[in-house]
Amino acid sequence: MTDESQQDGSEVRLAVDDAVTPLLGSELLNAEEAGQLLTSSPGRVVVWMGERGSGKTTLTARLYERQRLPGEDATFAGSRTLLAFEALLSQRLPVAGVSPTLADQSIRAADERNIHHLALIQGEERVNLLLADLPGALFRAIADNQLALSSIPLVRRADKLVLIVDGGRLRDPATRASVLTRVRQLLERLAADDLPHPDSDLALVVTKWDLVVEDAETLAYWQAREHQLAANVRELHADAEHVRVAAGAPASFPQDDGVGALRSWLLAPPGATPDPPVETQEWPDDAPEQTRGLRRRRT
Ligand SMILES: Nc1nc2c(ncn2[C@@H]2O[C@H](COP(=O)(O)OP(=O)(O)OP(=O)(O)O)[C@@H](O)[C@H]2O)c(=O)[nH]1
Ligand SMILES: [Mg+2]
Repeated sequence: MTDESQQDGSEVRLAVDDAVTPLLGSELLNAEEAGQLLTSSPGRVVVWMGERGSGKTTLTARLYERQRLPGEDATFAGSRTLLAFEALLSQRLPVAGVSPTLADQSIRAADERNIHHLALIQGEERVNLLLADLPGALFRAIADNQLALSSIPLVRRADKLVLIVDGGRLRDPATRASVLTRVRQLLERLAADDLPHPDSDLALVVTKWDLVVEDAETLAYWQAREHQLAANVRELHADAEHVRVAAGAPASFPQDDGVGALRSWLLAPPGATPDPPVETQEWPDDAPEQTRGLRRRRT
């Protein structure tokens, strides 16, 4: 990618020798390498949009980790960032992404190595997932209008944009309102930049769902607001998905962690509906909602 194309916010494009790709996959990919991969087989560029600590890296790690489990409906078909994934799992530390040098307002996301690659086979199809691990500070700055979305080419190039609600922060009465405000601000920024593109997908993902369901007061707070927020998301993108995920929950978490539903949505071609749609479902007045991965579609 040229400097010129970064400055005008044009899409991530690709023209890179295979030789550039690390053989052992110890490094993350940069945007050019990711793009080059997509020229040879189908794939999706995935961007988690969430604040610092909202669980983005955990989603990436868990998507990789899940393919080792028996009984999954998607099987592992390779990774150009295999050792980077393994390092992520062994350290359980966030992999360094873009340094949020907001001062110069010139984040060269396309030149940074911040993309995990995971190829999966679901049904007959092999799909490359390119998972951008961008730091949460970027999205705080975007929400605050300190930084333009157009300065992050990966966001403009994304096939799957994921708006994250940090379920953990919903537990704190002092921060929970600001979590929802941030998501609405990001929605406004997306709308201002005509994103997502008509051929891209958008999802609202509540992370750390285990922390929400285990606290009745937090669950009640979220239940009272979830429907409206999901409606706001669908105003931007009528087919927006809505998933609750507990990717980093302790092994003792008794419920489905929602990662399978998220993965199905990520693997589906943009614009496609992976499963038959389900009618919008209202929260019951009493018992906690147990079902994850509900498809909430505009009727
Ligand atoms: N209980 C619980 N904790 C989680 C879950 N997902 C993530 N966490 C924890 O939340 C913290 C932050 O997770 P990360 O995945 O590093 O968050 P991030 O969005 O990548 O953070 P930045 O890279 O700093 O923006 C870590 O301590 C995780 O273990 C979850 O589903 N349940
Ligand atoms: Mg991270």
